[in-house]
Amino acid sequence: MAKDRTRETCILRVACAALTLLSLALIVTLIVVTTKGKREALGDGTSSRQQDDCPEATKLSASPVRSAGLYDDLSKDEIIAVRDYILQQPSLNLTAYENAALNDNYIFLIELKQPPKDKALDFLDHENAPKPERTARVVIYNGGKKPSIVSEYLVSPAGNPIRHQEIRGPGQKYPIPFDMRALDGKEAEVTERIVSNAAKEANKLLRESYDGYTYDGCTDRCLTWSGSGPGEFGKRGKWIWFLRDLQGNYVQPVGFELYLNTQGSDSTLWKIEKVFYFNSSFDSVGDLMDAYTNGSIPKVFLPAPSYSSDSPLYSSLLRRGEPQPPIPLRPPRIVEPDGKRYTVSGRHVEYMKWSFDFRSRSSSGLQLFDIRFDGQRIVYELSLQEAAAFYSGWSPMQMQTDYLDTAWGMGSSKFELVRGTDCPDTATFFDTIHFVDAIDPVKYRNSICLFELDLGLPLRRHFDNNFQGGYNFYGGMPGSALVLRSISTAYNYDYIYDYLFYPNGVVEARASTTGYVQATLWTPNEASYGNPIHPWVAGTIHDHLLHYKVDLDISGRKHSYETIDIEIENITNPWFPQARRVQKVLRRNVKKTEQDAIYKQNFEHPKYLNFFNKGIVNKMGVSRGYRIHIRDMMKQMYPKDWGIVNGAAWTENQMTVTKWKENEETSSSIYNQNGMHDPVVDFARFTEDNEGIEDEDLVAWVTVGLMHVPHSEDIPNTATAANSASFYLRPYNYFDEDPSMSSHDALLILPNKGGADINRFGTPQEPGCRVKDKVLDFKGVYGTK
Ligand SMILES: [Cu+2]
Repeated sequence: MAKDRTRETCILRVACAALTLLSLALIVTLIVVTTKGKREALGDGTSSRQQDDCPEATKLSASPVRSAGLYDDLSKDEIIAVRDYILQQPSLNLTAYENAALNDNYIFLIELKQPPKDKALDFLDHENAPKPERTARVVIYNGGKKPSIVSEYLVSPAGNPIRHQEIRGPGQKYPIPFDMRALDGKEAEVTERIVSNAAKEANKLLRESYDGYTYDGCTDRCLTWSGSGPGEFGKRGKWIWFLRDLQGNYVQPVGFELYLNTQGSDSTLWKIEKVFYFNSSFDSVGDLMDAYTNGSIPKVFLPAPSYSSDSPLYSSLLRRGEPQPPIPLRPPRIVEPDGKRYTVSGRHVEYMKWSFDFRSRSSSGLQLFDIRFDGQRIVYELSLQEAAAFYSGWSPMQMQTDYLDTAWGMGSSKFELVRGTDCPDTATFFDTIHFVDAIDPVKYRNSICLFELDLGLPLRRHFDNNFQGGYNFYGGMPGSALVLRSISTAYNYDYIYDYLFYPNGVVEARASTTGYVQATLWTPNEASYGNPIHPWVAGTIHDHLLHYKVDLDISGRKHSYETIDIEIENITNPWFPQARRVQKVLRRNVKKTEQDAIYKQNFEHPKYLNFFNKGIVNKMGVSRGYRIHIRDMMKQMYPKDWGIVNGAAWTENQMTVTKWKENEETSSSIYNQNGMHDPVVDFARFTEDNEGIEDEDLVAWVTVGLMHVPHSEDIPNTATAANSASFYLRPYNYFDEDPSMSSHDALLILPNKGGADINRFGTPQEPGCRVKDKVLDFKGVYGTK
C-alpha cells in the first residue's frame, strides 16, 4: 500500500510538474499578451493599429418625440412662404427688401411666434389634443407711411399662409414708433453716405492728426467707424466714432466722433449735430475745420501704432511673448469611449434623466422648452431676454453708450462655432436660419453646439476614514454635465451663452464674456471712469446685465413662491437655562403678490428663493420645490428717474416673480434700445397690477451680471475666466434623495484583505479607444445657400 501510495504520489508529482510547467507557460503568455495590450493602450507607437476610433454614435435610443416641430424655428421654406404671402397683401403696400429704401414699407424680420402655452401643453400632455398651428411673427418697417411706424403681424400657418393679423398689444406699445426700430442695412447705407461726406470734409485734419490714417480714398492707412446707442432721450440718433482699420479695430480709437440725428424716415433731414475732436466739440464738421485751419484749437498728433513680425500689433491675436508651455503641446480633450450619452431628435435632447427642446430666436437667442427630469416637467420655458451694457466715460460716445443687445442682433449674430475651441471635438452642431434685414433667409452653419462636459470635479465623493491608517469605504462620482451653447457676437463683444444640465437635478444658465472691449481715446479726463489699457486707449466702466425668463412648472402649472429667510435668534439655551444662545433660524415667507415678491439682495437678510407646489410633498412630507440660486448678483445703480432705466426696469432688482400671462412673453424687445425713456415693452408694468401669486402659474425673471472696469489685461481680448455670470435652478426637497444615486458613473471601493474591491456598477472600463483627429472644417461664412 505504501509503495503503491508512493507510486500514486509519484504519478501525481509528474502530473503536478506538467501542470506547473503548463501554468507557467500560460502565465508567461498572459504576461506577454497583457504587456502587449498595455503597450497598445499606451499607444507606444508599435501596435496601435488594433485600437478602434472612439465611437461617435450613441448606443442609446431616444424616446418618441411628441414635440417635433412644436418649437422648431421656421425653416427656409416657411420663411419664404411667409415673406411671399405678406409681400402680396395689397393693403400693406410693401416693397421687396432688395428694392426698398428707408422711406418704403418693407419686411425687417420673420421668426417663429412661439405657440401659446395653453395649447402647447394641451398637445404635449394629451394624446388626442391638436398640435398648435405654426405661426410666424413678421416685423414691418413702414417708412412709407405717414406717420411712419413699425407694425407686427402674425401669419399662419407658416408653411402655407392663408391669414394674417396685426399685433396690437396688449403687452407692448401700439403703434410702435418708427424711431424706436432696430438698426438695419437701409439705415446703415444712409449713415455710411453721411459719415463718408463728413470724413471727406475733415480729410486734411484726419490725415495730419492720425499719422496718415484717413477715411476718404485711403489705401493702406485707413480709418473705419462704428456707431453706438441710444441717441439723446426721445430723439433717435447715435454717436459715431472712428477707429484705425486694423486687426482689433475696437481698441484702436482715434478720438474723432460725430453725433448723427437719425430721426424720421426722410433721411435727407438727417444731420450731424455735433463733432468731437480730442477734447473739443463743434456743431458741424465745417466749424471744426475752420477752427483747425485758423489755429484756434491745438493740432494734435496721434502716432500710428508700431508693429512688426517680431512684435505684433497690440490689438492683434498673434501669439507673442515667452512661449507657454516651452514647446507646443496639445491641451487635454474630452473623450467619449462609449459614444454619446445623449440623444438628439431634431431639436429635442435627452440626457440621463433630462429632456428638453430648444430653438434660437432671431431677436434674443436660445430658448429652451419643456425641461423635464425623469419625465416630470420642471420648467416650461428658460430663455435669455436681454443683455444690457451701460457705459460711462468722458468722451461723448463712451458717455452715451447704453446698449440693449436684442436691438443689435443678439439672436441672429450667432456665427459659426469652431470645433475644438468654442466647443469640444466631440460636440454635436446645429445650423440656424434667420431672416433679419435680408432678402432671403440666411443659414448660419454650426451656430449652436451640444456636448457632454467632463467637469474635472467630482460630483460627490467621500473617503471614510477608519482612523487606523485606512478606510472603511470610498464612494465617488466623476462630475459631468450636458451643455447647450451658442455665442453671440454683436460687433465687438462675444457673449457665450450656456445651459448646463447636471445629473443631480441642477440646471445652470451661464453667460461668459469675451471679445474686444469698446474703447475710447485715452485722455486724463477718462481717469475717473477707467484705465489706460494701452497707450492712448481707454477702457471705461460698464456693467453687463443679463435677464432670463424662467417659467417654472413644478409638479403642474400651479405653484407658490416663498423666501426662506435666514434670521438670527437670541434665546435662552433650553439645555443650559442659565446660558444664552445666538443662532440662525429659518422663517418661511410665502409671497402673496407680485410686488411682495420683488427680490433685492440684502446681505443682512440672506434668503433662499423657493418655488413649490403646496399639494405635492416628498416622502418626508415637505413640499417638493425648486430653488433659484443667483450666483452672480448685480444691481444697476441708476436712479429710477434717469431716463434709460425705464427701458430696462429688470436691471433694478435681482428677481421678479409674476403670474404667467401669454402677453408677457418677453421682458424686452428689439425696440427698447431706441425708446428707453418710453419703451415698447415696459417690464415695470409686469408687476404694476400687483396680482396674487399664490397657487398660480408663476414666472421668475432673473437678473445676473458683472461689473467691468477694463484693465490692461483686457488687451487684446477680455478672457472668460472670472468674467461669467450665472444662476442655478436647483432641487429643494424635490427628490427623496440625490437623484444622481441612480448613475452608473459612481464608484464604490471597499477594502478587501489588503487589496480593494472596486465596484463600478457595470460601467465598462475596457477596451480604450483611439481619439479621432477631426479636421477643422471652419468656413466662417453665413449666407443664403
Ligand atoms: Cu465688458
